[in-house]
Amino acid sequence: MQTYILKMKHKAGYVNIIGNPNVGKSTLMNAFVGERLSIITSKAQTTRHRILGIVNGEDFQILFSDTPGIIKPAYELQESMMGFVKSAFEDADILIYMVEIGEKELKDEKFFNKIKHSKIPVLLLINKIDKSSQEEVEEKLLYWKEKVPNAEVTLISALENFNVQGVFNRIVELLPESPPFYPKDQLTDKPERFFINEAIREKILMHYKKEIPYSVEIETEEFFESEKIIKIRSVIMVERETQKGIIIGHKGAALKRVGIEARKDLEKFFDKKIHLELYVKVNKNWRSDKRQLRRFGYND
Ligand SMILES: Nc1nc2c(ncn2[C@@H]2O[C@H](COP(=O)(O)OP(=O)(O)OP(=O)(O)O)[C@@H](O)[C@H]2O)c(=O)[nH]1
Ligand SMILES: [Mg+2]
Repeated sequence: MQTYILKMKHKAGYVNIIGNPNVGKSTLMNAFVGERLSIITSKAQTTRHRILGIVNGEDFQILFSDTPGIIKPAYELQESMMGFVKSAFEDADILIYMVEIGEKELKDEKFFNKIKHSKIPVLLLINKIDKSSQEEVEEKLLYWKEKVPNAEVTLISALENFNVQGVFNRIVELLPESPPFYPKDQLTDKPERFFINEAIREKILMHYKKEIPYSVEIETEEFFESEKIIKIRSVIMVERETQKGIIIGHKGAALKRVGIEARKDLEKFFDKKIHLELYVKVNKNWRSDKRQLRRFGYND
């Protein structure tokens, strides 16, 4: 008797999430991956890099990319951030264009036209529907279907996990046939130090006002892991002396709070005890210095 082995073909591809700042791109990627890979805050321009989140199944591998929100760049750092968005357009197998209830199309016409004339599948997700009425939601659905006729439009709430699984299933259907791009146990392409820097930056975005979070970059100088503990020393770079004082705060209280909160998050992330030492340094105009930006990983 002959036996037949039914072998399913393997699927894999890049699913890149793009959209305006603050619409919930990072919240969605974390929901798909089931890990807190990207930091999330209520401020625009929280994400500065392209961050890969890998989801593996037996016969598929999805490479999600979270990207910075689309803005008109005003300085070199923002130019680099938009470079990450551009690269996400170039290698996507499926595009996720995320909008939030109440917003209009992208101000950047070039990017918007790329979405409208895309040759690959576009999933247009209207996020944050938990915040709006049935009537408004229906109106927006029609608006976006007309605006981007080539897209499949879906209503979601990334925060409340509404329709996230449905979108995920659709992505698996649309994935092209391909062998995996990364080992099946890999979760991201970023090193440990990246997540440390981001955890610290998240607390700075949360606790400081105006220009301060946008003038900050973190560099982790020391990462030493032993069986029981991870010892970390990171520097918080600011652009001006006055900003250094603000970051440290009265008797060091503000900086201490950042340290405590970041350490707690990192202990969860690494599932280990953490010793975190922070200090602040002035690095004049780092945001406009191409060489330094390259050193900090903004080199796409
Ligand atoms: N009500 C509601 N809030 C949401 C939802 N998704 C995200 N948010 C909130 O929106 C804010 C921005 O979320 P992020 O995921 O950081 O947005 P982003 O698009 O990655 O932002 P940038 O990285 O700055 O471009 C946060 O305060 C989230 O908690 C949602 O479905 N409903
Ligand atoms: Mg983000």
